[in-house]
Amino acid sequence: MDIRFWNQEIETLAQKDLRQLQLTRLRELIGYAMKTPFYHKRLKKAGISSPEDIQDLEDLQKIPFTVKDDLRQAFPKGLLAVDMEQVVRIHSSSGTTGIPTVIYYTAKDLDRWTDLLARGIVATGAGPADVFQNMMSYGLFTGGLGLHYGAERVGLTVIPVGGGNTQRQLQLMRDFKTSVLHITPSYLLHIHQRMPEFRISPADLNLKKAWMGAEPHSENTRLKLQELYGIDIYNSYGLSEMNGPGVAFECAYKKDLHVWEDGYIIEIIDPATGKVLPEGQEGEVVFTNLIRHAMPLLRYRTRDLAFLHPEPCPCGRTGRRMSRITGRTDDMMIINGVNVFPSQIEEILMSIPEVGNNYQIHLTRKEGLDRLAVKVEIYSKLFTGDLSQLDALKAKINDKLRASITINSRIELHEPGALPAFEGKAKRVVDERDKL
Ligand code: DLL
Repeated sequence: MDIRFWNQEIETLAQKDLRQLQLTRLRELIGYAMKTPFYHKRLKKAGISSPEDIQDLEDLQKIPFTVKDDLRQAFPKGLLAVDMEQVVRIHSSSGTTGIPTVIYYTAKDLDRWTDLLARGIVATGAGPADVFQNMMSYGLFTGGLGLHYGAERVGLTVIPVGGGNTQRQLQLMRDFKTSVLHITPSYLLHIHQRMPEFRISPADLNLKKAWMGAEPHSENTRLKLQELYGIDIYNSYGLSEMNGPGVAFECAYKKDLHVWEDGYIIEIIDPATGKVLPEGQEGEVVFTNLIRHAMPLLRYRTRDLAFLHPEPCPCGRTGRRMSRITGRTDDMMIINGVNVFPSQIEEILMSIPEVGNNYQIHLTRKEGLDRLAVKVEIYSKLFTGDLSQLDALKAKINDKLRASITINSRIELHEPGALPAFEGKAKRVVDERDKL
């Protein structure tokens, strides 16, 4: 096994020293948090008015949770802890629920984040000899720029192509002998399906590994993709609120993801009671970001479900490992990498006068890509036999939805009463993506 480190000292720090470092950083973070209007009020209310009120890591429990909605309420600057002059970049979540959420970074914040990505890259055995094709989108999404800077720091040759345009991606892989990819599982599946069209097979390429993330996927999906391409695939996890990718990364052993615990405090809580669960038990993942000062986030509830492995990893890293994401506590769907809530779709549908009051969201996967179909009941007076009128209505619904959720859907129109009706809790989302 090829075990390499980017920063061996910190990656193998004894648990005791790691906890001490977390405490020091947490106290520093509280100082920054107190400068934001949002936490100033919230922490005061919880009886915390200075870093001295945090004596040990147990005191973290005194701090209330932060949720996504807090970020929206605090938009645009309620969580900003530094002057705008110190902010060098913003990112935004791919979620498109009404009020956006924004993340601010100082130059130092970016530097610390980049270092965590460098660790993940090296942990998977990649290095300066690799040619890295970054197929995550660049822009407000953190996936593109995050890994880009991490890879440059380690010294890989970066091809900053971003997502989409399969033919060009394959061309680049062939021309530059790309050895490492950063990609979502759905896109990696899709590319394989399209290879015959361009008369390319994985054997014609120089691919060795891929970092895969931004979307949930099963171990079976990983195994299948590894076999199809003949490469090693490593899971990479992160979220914009915690800077982006690089919160947790798999090492050469591929036995779930090391959390960089000097950068993040991870807690697993019971989503119903908010109580911290014993190690090994599955629950909602909560993170405190110890390395971003421009916009501190304390005890942020991710709504992702996972558990922590109590036993150490043979690679020697002391950062505990979290399982792959096993589900979500909310109904957020991730459709080709875009975070979409059913409520967004409902809001749009219900703003269209021709739409009745029943609808269904149908998710399938074809050629490796997620497909969204929205079935809606419309008023029977519209079924006059005039098909062009119905086509115009479909186009209108799709346009309105696309403006909100940024993706295309196939619209099906139904007569009133045609879709399943619910007496209790409605089940509006039918997700058949796992039926490959
Ligand atoms: O998806 C950051 C990222 C980019 C991670 C590239 C990895 C690679 P958001 O758009 O804020 O950020 O979405 C975060 O995506 O809460 C999870 O629900 C899901 N997610 C991210 N990585 C994984 C993964 C980026 N490896 C949300 N497995 C998170 C399962 C993932 N789900």
